[in-house]
Amino acid sequence: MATNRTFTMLKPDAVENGHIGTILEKISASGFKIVAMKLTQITKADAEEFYAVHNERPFFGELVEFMTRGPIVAAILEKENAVSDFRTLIGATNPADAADGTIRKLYATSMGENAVHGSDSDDNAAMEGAFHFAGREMF
Ligand code: FUP
Repeated sequence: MATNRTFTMLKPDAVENGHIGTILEKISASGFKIVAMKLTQITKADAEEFYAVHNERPFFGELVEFMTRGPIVAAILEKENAVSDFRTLIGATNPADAADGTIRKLYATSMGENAVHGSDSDDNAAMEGAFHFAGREMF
């Protein structure tokens, strides 16, 4: 089903490597409008809650460690078919499998440190946006 909003995070590796500007430029050039955005750092408890679906997986500890090690950019993006189109723009979870020109192909360094998050469903987009933003921060 088409949607018009998705949620993204530019992860700590992307921020550390100085890629905020270039990634936001690519997102804008791809037709997404930023309707909420902040530079923030999530706590261990936040990361454990956000990635609760993975809490039995062997990489969970490293994922939480990584996501909390420095600031991220959290944003809500608007575009027709936002969830699906943004997943296409970021590419496969593992940058080795990501298509040429995708954000992960360009900026991710590994499966674990893959530069950017994109919601995988309309329901998760709404939940993840609400997790990070108060009503008055969403436009
Ligand atoms: P994605 O939807 O592409 O962000 O990927 P997942 O929700 O499956 O995974 C969330 C994050 O867990 C990934 F961004 C990186 C990490 N991960 C690993 O480190 N190893 C794995 O095998 C799978 C995911």
